[in-house]
Amino acid sequence: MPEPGRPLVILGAGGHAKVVVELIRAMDAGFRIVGLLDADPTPRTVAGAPVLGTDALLPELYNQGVRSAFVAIGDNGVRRRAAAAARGQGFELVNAISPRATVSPTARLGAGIAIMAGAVVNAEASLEDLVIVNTGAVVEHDARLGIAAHAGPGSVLAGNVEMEAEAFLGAGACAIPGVRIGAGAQVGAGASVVSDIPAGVLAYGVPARVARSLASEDGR
Ligand code: JB2
Repeated sequence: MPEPGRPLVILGAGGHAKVVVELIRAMDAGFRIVGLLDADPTPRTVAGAPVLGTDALLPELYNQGVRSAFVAIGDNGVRRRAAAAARGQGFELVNAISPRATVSPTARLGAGIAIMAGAVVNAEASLEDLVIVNTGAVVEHDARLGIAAHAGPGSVLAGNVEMEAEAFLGAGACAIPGVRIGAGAQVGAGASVVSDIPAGVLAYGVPARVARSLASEDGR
């Protein structure tokens, strides 16, 4: 007899996946993790969940009745591509929201989102698909996070901040009310963002300043 619970596959088997496995168990939302898929198919376990193979196994899992997936890969671009592939094969992306996070009932949430323990998402904030609000991060009222953006552990987005698609705010960094962090920009840990950051750059410091373009290293 099959085990009870809605079968769920997790893509990724690194540090982020480890946190997500424990989070999904803590959610107690009726999911049964069937296993993880990873670019490295070496058989192993991650937080007790087995690595089954690569994403090439998705069709087989679908045929076995698995319909739910969560993409637990920290790299914003890779997460977005892997999610598109899984969706293209019919999988539904679920949200992983810690029971120890505080999420406003007026916040708007897309799909495939991770909100970790201790995070706060305040009134009328908007999180598009594949966003990560990491451990202890604060997303204040009316802030907007675009597709696959990531607010790192302990970071703070004040009211009305906008992070465009695939932008990253490092651990402990903050952004003052109303500033915009451009698509794919990466803001280093501990930075203080007091003015808009353009797309596709690395910025850090207090106040945050642009250090260089990221275009050459990721082909954007
Ligand atoms: O296309 C893919 C793919 N590309 C890379 N499909 C699947 N299923 N897996 C893929 N991977 C796998 O993602 C790699 O083989 C690797 O095992 C995993 C990434 O693991 P890593 O430990 O390098 O990073 P992470 O994404 O788990 O965690 C990062 O991001 C988190 C948000 C780290 O920076 C963490 O410290 C951070 N908390």
